[in-house]
Amino acid sequence: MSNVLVTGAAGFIGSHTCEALLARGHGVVGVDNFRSGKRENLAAAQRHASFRFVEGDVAGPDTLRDLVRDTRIDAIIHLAALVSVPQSITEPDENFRLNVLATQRVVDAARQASAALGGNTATTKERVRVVFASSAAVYGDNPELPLTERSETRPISPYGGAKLASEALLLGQGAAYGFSVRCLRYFNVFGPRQDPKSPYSGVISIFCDRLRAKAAPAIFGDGGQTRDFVSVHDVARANTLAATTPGLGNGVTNICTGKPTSLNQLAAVLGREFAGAPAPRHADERPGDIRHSLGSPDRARAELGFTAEVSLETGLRELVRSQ
Ligand code: UD2
Repeated sequence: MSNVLVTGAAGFIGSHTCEALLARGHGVVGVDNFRSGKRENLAAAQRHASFRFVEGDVAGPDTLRDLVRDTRIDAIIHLAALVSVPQSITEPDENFRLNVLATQRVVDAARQASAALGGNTATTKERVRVVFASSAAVYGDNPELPLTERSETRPISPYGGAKLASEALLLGQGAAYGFSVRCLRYFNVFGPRQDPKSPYSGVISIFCDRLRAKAAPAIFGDGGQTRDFVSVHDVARANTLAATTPGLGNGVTNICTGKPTSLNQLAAVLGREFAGAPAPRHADERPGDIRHSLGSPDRARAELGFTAEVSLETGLRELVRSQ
């Protein structure tokens, strides 16, 4: 069993990841400063004896250093981030601090943890593992369908650029200092605890919020645009596999379903879940919207043994009933 450090533990993906690790018998040390994470997201994890929580800023100079000094760490799952693409545009320095500088702190912590495990070279047998929350945003406006890990990266936001830069920082330094690195490029993640309150939140959390209030959701454009929606439960399982599968080499991996869903299809499924809710209305297309985004799940299956298992219908039903 591993002892896993999870940054961004109180966040949407982080809290589910802690629970997935704990359910499989691993020890978890969670870190979060509640900038966007929420205390209540930790409730389930905190019921486990093998969960410990440290409040702190991952980008700060001491938080991870102090933690790794006092605790044996086998793997780090780095999920703490500035998650809003529009905010990365209005606050580029904060984007750099939280989405790039924090990654370097994780590198330092991985080196320190490797030294504590008795080796810090490329020949160390049991390597410290780093799993990084990357994003399909690294592909930007690349129209290739499906996007594979070999597709050209063309970020079109500070957020996408920072995620790509962090991948490179981790892979280069992991190879030099002897810790293993898996960068997981999540596609459109949905599920319980996703914050619906910003106009830039994921479409599923926005639609559920509207329908619950018996208000019509707005479909931007004709609704023919498609996304690859993946359940947070599958993402949490992928994180766990990447952190604990023996012998996994360094690299990047899409975390997606490989199945496209149009906005019209999404609205139809949700309409069935909210009986009596109003039909969606169509609004102007969102400027800069990407028409289709779809990932290839092949590498995740081959290298991680990961296939998404939660169908959109099942995931949406659970989401609607959890609220
Ligand atoms: C991501 C970012 C977005 C922007 C975009 C750039 C998130 C949550 N979103 O959007 O901020 O940078 O990448 O490509 O990180 N939609 C509606 N009605 C709504 C909300 C959304 O029709 O009320 C549509 C939207 O136009 C899009 C689809 O739903 O076609 C998915 O939108 P999203 O923001 O959930 O995800 P994405 O990948 O387009």
